[in-house]
Amino acid sequence: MNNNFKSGFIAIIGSPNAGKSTLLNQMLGEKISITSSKPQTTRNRILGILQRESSQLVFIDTPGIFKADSILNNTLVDTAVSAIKDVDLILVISDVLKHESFSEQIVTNIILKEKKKIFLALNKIDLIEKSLLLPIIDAWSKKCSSAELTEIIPISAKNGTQVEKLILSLEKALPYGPQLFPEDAITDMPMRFIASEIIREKVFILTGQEVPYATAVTIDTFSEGENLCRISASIHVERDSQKGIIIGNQGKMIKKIGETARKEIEKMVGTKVFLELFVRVKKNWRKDVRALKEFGYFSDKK
Ligand SMILES: Nc1nc2c(ncn2[C@@H]2O[C@H](COP(=O)(O)OP(=O)(O)OP(=O)(O)O)[C@@H](O)[C@H]2O)c(=O)[nH]1
Ligand SMILES: [Mg+2]
Repeated sequence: MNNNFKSGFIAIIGSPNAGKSTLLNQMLGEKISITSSKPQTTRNRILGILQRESSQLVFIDTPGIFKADSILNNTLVDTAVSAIKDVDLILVISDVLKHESFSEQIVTNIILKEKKKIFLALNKIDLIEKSLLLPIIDAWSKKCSSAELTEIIPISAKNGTQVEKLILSLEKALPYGPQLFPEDAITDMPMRFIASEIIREKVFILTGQEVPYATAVTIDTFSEGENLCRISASIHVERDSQKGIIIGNQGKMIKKIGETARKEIEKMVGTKVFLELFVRVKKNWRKDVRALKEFGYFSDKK
């Protein structure tokens, strides 16, 4: 056994849309967490494993933290906040353009109370003039002067700028410990869950307004054959009008969702995929604890 091996869990937290999932995918070099330009895309803890020569970094991507106003949203924020309890390090992601927003204040309050080592990645630096960055770093250091803030690292999750530097800093701060997952594992999430997320991502990207937020996806059957993987999935929405939007004029929207999702799932499973989609109305599911549990958004283990 290598006594110098380091391992541990790192929670990725931050406001909605800060780029947490984009960063996770960038660090892993593979897409396992869905992303979109709309806030509140991630709804579960997403575990991603980065294997290095003498370390294993286990990241937990989480839903964005904000002032929640509904049962579903409260559950999302709870999921994120409770993820912090089980980890060795906390990686906070903040969008440089939104550092003064209300959600950032909520995130700051968490940082100030936390006793674990915190790293702050200021994301989306590709969108800002270099000269504007320094005052933002200063403002963060002042705000967090009493916190366990170890380092502030400006990055671009999308372009990969300074992401390696961030990984090296996290690696250095991890405790010595054994390999936690098999060397070739990238996640512990089952493929059927990732498939449901890929479908949900396409709904997030292709539809607008309330529809993505009123959508949940479940997998009804997932059977992998040697040359073909057969999947049937349900897209649940809250109202008939939303069902109409998902299906689209002459079925065009559901076809687009199915096609784009299928191509991506094929890459993941490595065979052709036959994907069948059903659209179902589950009235007000976001307010229904039983439905939230059925869709995987409500956990009793807190
Ligand atoms: N320009 C730019 N855009 C970025 C960068 N990182 C992420 N984005 C974009 O920001 C948007 C949100 O990214 P996500 O990774 O989904 O954000 P998130 O923090 O996981 O969001 P939630 O899951 O909703 O909390 C997407 O449109 C990304 O492409 C970056 O470094 N530069
Ligand atoms: Mg996300």
